[in-house]
Amino acid sequence: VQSMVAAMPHNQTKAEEHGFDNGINPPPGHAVEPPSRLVGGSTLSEENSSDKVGTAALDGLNATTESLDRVRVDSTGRALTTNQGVAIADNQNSLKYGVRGPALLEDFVLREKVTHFDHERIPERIVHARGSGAHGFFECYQPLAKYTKAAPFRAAGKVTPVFVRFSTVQGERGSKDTARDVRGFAVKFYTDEGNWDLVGNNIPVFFIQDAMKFPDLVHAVKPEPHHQMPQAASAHDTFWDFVSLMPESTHMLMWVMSDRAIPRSFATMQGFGVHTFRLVNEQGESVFCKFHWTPVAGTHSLVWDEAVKISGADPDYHRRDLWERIESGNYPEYELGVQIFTEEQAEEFSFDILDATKLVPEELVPVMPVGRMVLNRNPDNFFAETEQVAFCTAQVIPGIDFSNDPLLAGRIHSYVDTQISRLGGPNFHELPINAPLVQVHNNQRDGMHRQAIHRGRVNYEPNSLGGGCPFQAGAAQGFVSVPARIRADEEQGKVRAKPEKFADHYTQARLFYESQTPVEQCHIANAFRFELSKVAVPAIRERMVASLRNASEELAQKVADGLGMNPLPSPLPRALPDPVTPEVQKSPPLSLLARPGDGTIKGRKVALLVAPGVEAAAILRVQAMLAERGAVGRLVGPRIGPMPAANGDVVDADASLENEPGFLFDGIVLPDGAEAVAALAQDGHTAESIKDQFRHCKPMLVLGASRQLLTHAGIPLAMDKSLVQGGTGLIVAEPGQEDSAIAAFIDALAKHRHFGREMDPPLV
Ligand code: HDE
Repeated sequence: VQSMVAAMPHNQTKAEEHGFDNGINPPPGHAVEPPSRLVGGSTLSEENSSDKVGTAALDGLNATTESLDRVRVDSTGRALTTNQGVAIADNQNSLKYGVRGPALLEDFVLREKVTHFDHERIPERIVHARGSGAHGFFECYQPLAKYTKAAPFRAAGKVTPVFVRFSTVQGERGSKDTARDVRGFAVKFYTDEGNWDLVGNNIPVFFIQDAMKFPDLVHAVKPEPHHQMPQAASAHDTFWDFVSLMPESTHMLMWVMSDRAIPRSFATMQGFGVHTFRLVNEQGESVFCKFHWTPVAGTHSLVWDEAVKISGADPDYHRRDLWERIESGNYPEYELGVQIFTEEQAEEFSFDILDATKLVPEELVPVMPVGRMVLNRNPDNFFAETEQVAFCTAQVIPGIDFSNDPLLAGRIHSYVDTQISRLGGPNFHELPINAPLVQVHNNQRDGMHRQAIHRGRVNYEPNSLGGGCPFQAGAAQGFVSVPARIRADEEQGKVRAKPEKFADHYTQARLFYESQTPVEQCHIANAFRFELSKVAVPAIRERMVASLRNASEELAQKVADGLGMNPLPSPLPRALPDPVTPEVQKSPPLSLLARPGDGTIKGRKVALLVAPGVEAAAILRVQAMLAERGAVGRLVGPRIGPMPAANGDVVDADASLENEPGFLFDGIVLPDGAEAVAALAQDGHTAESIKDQFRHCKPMLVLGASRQLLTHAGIPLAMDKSLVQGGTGLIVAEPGQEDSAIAAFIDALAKHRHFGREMDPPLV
């Protein structure tokens, strides 16, 4: 062997070329252990010892694991091969005629590798292109047999595996996470009666009432066709042109201009099925139903200035947050609730339940909790799972059925249709992430990328050659549509028209605005101001304000003031001249602040500032106390790496103010230690971080000498004093009172935001 190697041309082996034994590169077959900075530790994913530090699947709770095992690849200890399984001797050099000679066409190894690479991308989703996924499970609280025979709701404690994908709508696949946008909240239930997809959003209403308008809406909101701007933003002329001409959008606009559109985390936003669905029981009786997901961690959002900054420093902010929560064992959890009502009740409502721009106020029909969903496992491979997952509203199971919502009808068609081009053919249901856990038997055959190998000669029904199999399941087991009676007037016949109550475009827009706290109302007005100020054509701004006057004079006035619009334009003519008398004037659960969550600080991130000469004890104590409560405290210095503490110990900063600016954190702790404080004061990043924390109303803990950093950052001490007393989350530790200050800080962190500090425009 020695002599053969010597006789060969140059750099025959990777070891020679890259020097495996130089102590930097590992020898073949030996992986580098990835460092884990996450509290709570992490384990390797099943048998797959690749460099994913994934959470292990839990027996019984991650039933998709087994089915996906079939296709998981673990290359540990294996040699490279071609796609045909032929071992590859040299992965560095193409085949040439002599070392300086021409490359040879016969090089099947090179051609296979490059050809596959050439086709690595698939079209991105036409909307919701940017998304992040996770595995988990749904657990039923109580049998729901009275209302539905759907498999996930059969028994208390029954577990159904799920895969969830969260997304933004407007931006492309690589766009920022913190855009002002609706978030998709799509859940695939792998039930034992087939797959059920609940493809919802984090907002319970929608922009339009009829699928006919969806392509127009999406064209209007997407980057403008002539110059392909703006990316991941709705603040542009074509969007506001369209929605200002579509008064039915007004209710949805209120939601999208609220802080709902800039969530802090996927784990802190609600999800909604949006449309009215039906639940059907064993007797075939059906009721109407609206689905609600409510996060256990509470509903929390960013503020706009923060969202804008985060999008530059960490465009993957939500994706990273979801990944880290799961890796560190702080599993995102949501309660599923249903609003159930009968057809007779629905007829009495002041709005039409087939209109997706309307919600059913909780005061009218309470939300009944039916189970919980826990997301406890990151995907092994983004493309195979999160990108290839195909959600389709048409995928329902016995016990769940549709209403006649015309928007839903369009969706039932659209999702299957879009997957056929996105995933390259009609067999996308066979992709591992899409395949149901139950067996599939039918006479559909062939097509691109068919994986099933159907045996025998029977591919039709009825048949006698195959013993009549696969046979019709019949009404007892199979899916039967609710034989709902259509209450169309006989003389109407086929029409292109809308039911009368669809014409009320403003009552619920007003309800939403009136149900917000003053801080939230202010954010809504500011968001309209921001978005419309980016609109270049004055007539569009005016039309939008004219429309808002029909929902809220107060809001319209605030927006007009923000745009320097004086006098106000006349209100837009209403489609329904007589205002509707709504059942409720105010619905407090529509406020984000109404759901503070479980009061824990799990999954929060805190910056603990350090610099040479820092008083380490208090900082490390805060870090330990945060870790005990499931939060991550990161040591952030002017530079990363070890540095001497005041007591001679060494502290190791794993982030710097440059690579993890302060606004990426939920809270900040300023340290004691004269030398450290002097060093931090020398670094402009410190003052910026403090300003941002202050402006974004997030908790701050100020220890000892770092008091002066506040003054340095332009926060007057007089103001700081009144703020401390006002309980606004700025905690200045008095000497000897560090422990109670830390406790107050953790308490402030649990409250999340301290809006008492907010000023428009910001003073600091
Ligand atoms: Fe979608 N929508 N949509 N949508 N939608 C898509 O399907 C569509 C609507 C929603 O993570 C597409 O696979 C029409 C409402 C989510 O993979 C497409 C209409 C709601 C996702 C499509 C609507 C949604 C999509 C693009 C009006 C909330 C991402 C790629 C009739 C209830 C799912 C794809 C994922 C994705 C069509 C309106 C939610 C083109 C025609 C209302 C969460 O099929």
